Amino acid sequence: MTVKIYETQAVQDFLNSISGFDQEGGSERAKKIMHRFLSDLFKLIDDFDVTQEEYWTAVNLLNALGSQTQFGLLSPGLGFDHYLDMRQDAIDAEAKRTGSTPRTIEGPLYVAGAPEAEGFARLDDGSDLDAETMWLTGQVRDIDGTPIPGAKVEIWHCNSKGNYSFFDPTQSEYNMRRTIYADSEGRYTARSIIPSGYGVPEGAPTDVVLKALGRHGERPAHIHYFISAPDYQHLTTQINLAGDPYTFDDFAFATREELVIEGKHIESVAEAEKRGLEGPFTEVIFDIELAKTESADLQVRHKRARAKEDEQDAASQLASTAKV
Ligand code: MBD
Ligand code: FE
Repeated sequence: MTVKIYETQAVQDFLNSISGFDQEGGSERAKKIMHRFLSDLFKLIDDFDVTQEEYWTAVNLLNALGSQTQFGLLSPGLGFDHYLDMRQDAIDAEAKRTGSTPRTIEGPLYVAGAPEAEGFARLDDGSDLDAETMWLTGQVRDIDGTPIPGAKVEIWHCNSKGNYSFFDPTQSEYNMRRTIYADSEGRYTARSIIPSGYGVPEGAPTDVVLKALGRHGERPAHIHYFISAPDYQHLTTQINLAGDPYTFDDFAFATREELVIEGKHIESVAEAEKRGLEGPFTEVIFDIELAKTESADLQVRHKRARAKEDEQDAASQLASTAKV
């Protein structure tokens, strides 16, 4: 097929009209972005001679992704989350906000409103009997090494089957999700279990896309963090446990050399007892350095639709109203 119509005046006029260029209302930015987006897609259809069948297969796939709320899962798989991180890294470098622990993607499985604790929390509910006990600890510091007492450390991870509480309704509420405020030395400690890797559900629309690209949907064992403190830049990051076959082959592109951590398996009864544990465990140490910023916007996580986030917003709004 040699039909090429993209460059014709008729198509160019059509794109202007679809994008509302001839209309008063709406947003200029929305119009410009939609115009670029549609133009690129129309050109692609022309260049690749996309057929009716291919086009409607894609529409059907988008409907499936949406109805199963999988855009948040496909997004890291197609590298958007990491690309936004690369851009934020470049923005920070330009503003000379450097030297902090590297950021990496949030992923789609955070749930707001986890129970809060001071210094120490147990994250797991004790029901995952297949899993190794994990002792996860570290210090939150300034980039010049000064501890940050009271820093807010939010941690979430999956169980030994790769499932996250809330999204897996068989788990107890907020299992493996806690907020820990660092102690007077900036230290936080969590008792939990070693998580396994995560795999995109077989046959799910996200899996269909990845399979078409010859790719897998596996993530290495990892632990998510939000870390914040007044006057410091909010940090979204994760650690990867070393030795996982997918450590450097993550479908979500979240691995960063500095965030790969070797857990230390400890058999010593004395060491276990010191931590109030009954048997062998794996200690994972993750120290975190935050960069200073005066910008209030940079001190909090960016807005995004998150599970239970609206309830949290409503609750804190209610609390602040109650105070006046
Ligand atoms: C996860 O646990 C995750 O962190 C990401 C980014 C995608 C899918 C599952
Ligand atoms: Fe995850």
